[in-house]
Amino acid sequence: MTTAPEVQDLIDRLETEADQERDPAETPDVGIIMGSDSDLDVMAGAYEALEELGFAEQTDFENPPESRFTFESYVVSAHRTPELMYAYGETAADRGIDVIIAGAGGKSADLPNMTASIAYPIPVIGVPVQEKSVDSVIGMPTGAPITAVDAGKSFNAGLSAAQIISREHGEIEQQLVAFHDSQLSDVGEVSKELHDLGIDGFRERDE
Ligand code: RP5
Repeated sequence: MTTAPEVQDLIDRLETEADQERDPAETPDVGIIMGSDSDLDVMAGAYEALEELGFAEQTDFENPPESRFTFESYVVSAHRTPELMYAYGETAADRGIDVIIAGAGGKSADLPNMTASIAYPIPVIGVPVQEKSVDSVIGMPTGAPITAVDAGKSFNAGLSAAQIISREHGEIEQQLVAFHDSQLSDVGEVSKELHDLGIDGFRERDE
């Protein structure tokens, strides 16, 4: 099987970065990969969750953004570029990645589960991009673990990645708690409004 030069360039880049032994504080903490750029709209929830928690996107491995916590993203196709999938999974630890979020669609959504096997023991959170992808993402045999969210729930994948990182970083734990608290107060506010305005008043308030 031939490797396209553009793909080989990416593989070389990943391997070069892995050899740099960079300070983990300067490398991406979360790697987001997806089978196609057509998955981006669904996968955007992971970016939103991480940004909500103070993560910034790192687009240059050698020049990290100011934020201490970062994520990166790549398109990696399990079936069209398996060699890139291997390179990403195999270099992830040396590139300082702590957790991978992997999304794929279609009935053979193999990127999350294959990456989980290759990158082990780095945790991989699988995102089935479509409903029909759920079985292939979560269907791992005993001894080959993957964590997964429901179809399309990439926001939760971002939160789960942050939860893993928060066990060693109190700053992220605080951000997670603040996010949770804001959700609780939203429910509290709307509950009080529904009660105090009554159903008709509640329905009319935004008209
Ligand atoms: C698209 O093809 C899906 O959304 C999937 O993520 C992507 C990649 O599939 P493979 O190239 O790995 O087969 O339909």
